[in-house]
Amino acid sequence: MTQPKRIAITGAAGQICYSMLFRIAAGEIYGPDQPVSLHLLEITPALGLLEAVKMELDDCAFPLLNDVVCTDDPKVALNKVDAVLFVGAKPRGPGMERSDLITDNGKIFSSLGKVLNEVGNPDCKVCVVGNPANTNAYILKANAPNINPRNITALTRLDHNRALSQLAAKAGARIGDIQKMVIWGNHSTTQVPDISYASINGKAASDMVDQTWAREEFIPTVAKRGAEVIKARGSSSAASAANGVIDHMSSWIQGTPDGDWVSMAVPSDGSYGIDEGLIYSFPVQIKNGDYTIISDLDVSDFIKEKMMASQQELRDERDTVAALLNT
Ligand code: NAX
Repeated sequence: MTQPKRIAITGAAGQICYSMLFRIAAGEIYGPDQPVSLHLLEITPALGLLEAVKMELDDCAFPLLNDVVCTDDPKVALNKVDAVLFVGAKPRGPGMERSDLITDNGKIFSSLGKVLNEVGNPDCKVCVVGNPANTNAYILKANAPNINPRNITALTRLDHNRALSQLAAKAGARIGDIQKMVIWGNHSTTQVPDISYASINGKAASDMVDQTWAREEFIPTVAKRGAEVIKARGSSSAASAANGVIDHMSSWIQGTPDGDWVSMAVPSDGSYGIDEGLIYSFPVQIKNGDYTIISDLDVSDFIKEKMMASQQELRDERDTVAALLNT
């Protein structure tokens, strides 16, 4: 029998996970032939609720679901797993900016980073979802030097998908007709959704939509979509975030199609003048479970200025959490 892949998921009794765990158990990350084991981590007061989630997972009788471990002990959850989805954190409420959460949530990531460093598989693939996601991933990386730093990533795929959806609606196109969307930078309102390289059925997207729309409506609509969802539903995006995580992980494991790419926040290699090591969203192509940053795009002055502003925000966040970066 194929050995199951073990996936640890933090914040497993929360909203995003309620939309995500069932899809993972159905094979949507590792594919239809790969059994999975779920290591679900929660804080102690949420263990009762987590048990209810496990009951529902059991009741689905997923053929690929090997076993489910529910625990409040990070050493148990993170022990030698193949992948970790760090979802658990305090979410943003109405009127809150992501940056309001930075210190509280940063502490969670420094302590979990230390545990991952101690018990983790050095090659495990990590996706940080809990906000501020890029900086939490940065904290995690600083506290887990034994883990391959390239494998510590953060989620901007939800932003990528939001951008695809907005462009498709504007151009009257189907999502599947669009290639080469880009989200640059931080998962925040400084992110830079960029259609400069996008094509729709092989034609340049920038020739098919009005440039004023692309600059003045598209960018802020995508960047502020999270806040719009909070305003409309009273809590942050859950099903679409879960879908973004599944897209992020399945692309990472199964690869990107020829001629296309996806957006992922990964440690910068210095491309485009972004500080090495900052967790910054770039377009990446993925083969054999490994990603490559697309590093040779011709970036306009307009976009470059916004990319630098997003970098500055990440530098400021890094400075705010300096005390959490010492291992
Ligand atoms: P919920 O409050 O529904 O769930 C969070 C869960 O995490 C809770 O069950 C809580 O008990 C648990 N938790 C808290 N501290 C923990 C710890 N130290 N260890 C383990 N579990 C812990 O939030 P949810 O809506 O699921 O959102 C989770 C996170 O995702 C939030 O930080 C949210 O801001 C972030 N998001 C990130 C997005 C992205 O694109 N990167 C988009 C959606 C979302 O805003």
